[in-house]
Amino acid sequence: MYAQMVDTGQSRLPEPAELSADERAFQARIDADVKIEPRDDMPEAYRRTLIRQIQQHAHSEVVGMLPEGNWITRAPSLQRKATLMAKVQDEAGHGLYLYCAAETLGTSRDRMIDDLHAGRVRYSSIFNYPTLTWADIGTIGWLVDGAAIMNQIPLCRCSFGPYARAMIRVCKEESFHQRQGFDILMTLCRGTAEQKAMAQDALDRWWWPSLMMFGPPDAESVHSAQSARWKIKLLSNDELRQRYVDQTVPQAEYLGLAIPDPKLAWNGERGHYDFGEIDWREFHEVLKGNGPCNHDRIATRIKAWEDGAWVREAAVAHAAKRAARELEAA
Ligand code: BYC
Repeated sequence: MYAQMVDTGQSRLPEPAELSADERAFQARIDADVKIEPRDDMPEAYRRTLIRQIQQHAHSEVVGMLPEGNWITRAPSLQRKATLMAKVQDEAGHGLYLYCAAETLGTSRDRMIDDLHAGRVRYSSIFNYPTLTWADIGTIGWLVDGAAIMNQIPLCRCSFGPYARAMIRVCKEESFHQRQGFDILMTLCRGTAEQKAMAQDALDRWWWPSLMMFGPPDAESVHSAQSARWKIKLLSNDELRQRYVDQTVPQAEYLGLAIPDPKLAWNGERGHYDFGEIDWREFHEVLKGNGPCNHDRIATRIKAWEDGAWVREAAVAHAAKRAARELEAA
């Protein structure tokens, strides 16, 4: 049997000698890059870590539809409306793949949704900020989807098969989202002075929250060490954040926008951009539920769930009827 390994608040990793024979055998499979599949034997803490992360990811996709869905009726042209609608539908699809991947680990969709509505589980901090102007929709595509891709490309190689496979399609779709966001900003930045100012204002508000998406600094990340050992995480929070900054600064320059960080500077010695201190107090406040939109987001999700009850009931009734007909025919 696998020993119970606590997966939260643990920064010290067990030494190999402290692991049971089963845990050592499991780790050897991970080290050999064997994909772990749902029916495989796995330590309970590995299963719980994945359920936590995958459902947090799924909830982020679904809650992430809200700030953008809010703009579908106000998009400035039919083409922008259709593209935004397709993007928001894609996010729903990502949520579904991820809920399915989490279900293979023994949890249920109802339970995950219940936990989200009761505030027992998280979704990404980024979706607790408001979308005030059309430029915010471009900026979400550019920055938020850009950050999501940076984080998710390595997840395509993570140790859990269903999660890794789901990420391949998600990443392809996210890169379309990132381009549509950048295209909105290019149009605004080539437009009137007022449109360009709108784009700059959106960047000013979304820049720092987008850096927070990668999670706390490595030194404060409670799950990183164990998740790295299990190859759930292939790059650390700080490594991904640095890659994101390095990739995004030239894009801002191309748009002619200024990143709102006076300490941002190219460091030739490191071969990376240096950047200013993130306001981690703000991050923790958002995680505690005190961001600008936390209450709104959950209230909207609960209402959507309740309003959609009849659809779920009809689908279940239809499936039962069909099953009964098939049984009769057999
Ligand atoms: N927001 O030990 P750490 C998208 C929590 S979807 C909220 O580093 P871990 C998109 C963390 O859960 C984007 N909470 O944790 C969708 C932990 O708390 P608990 C979502 C955060 O798991 C629609 C604590 O802080 N992407 O992009 O090793 C439209 C300590 O952190 C955040 C994913 O979910 C945060 N930003 O690393 C457009 C990707 N950061 O659980 C775009 C998959 C940290 O102990 N997830 N926390 O209470 C991951 O890669 C990792 O879970 C994280 C955190 C890097 C996010």
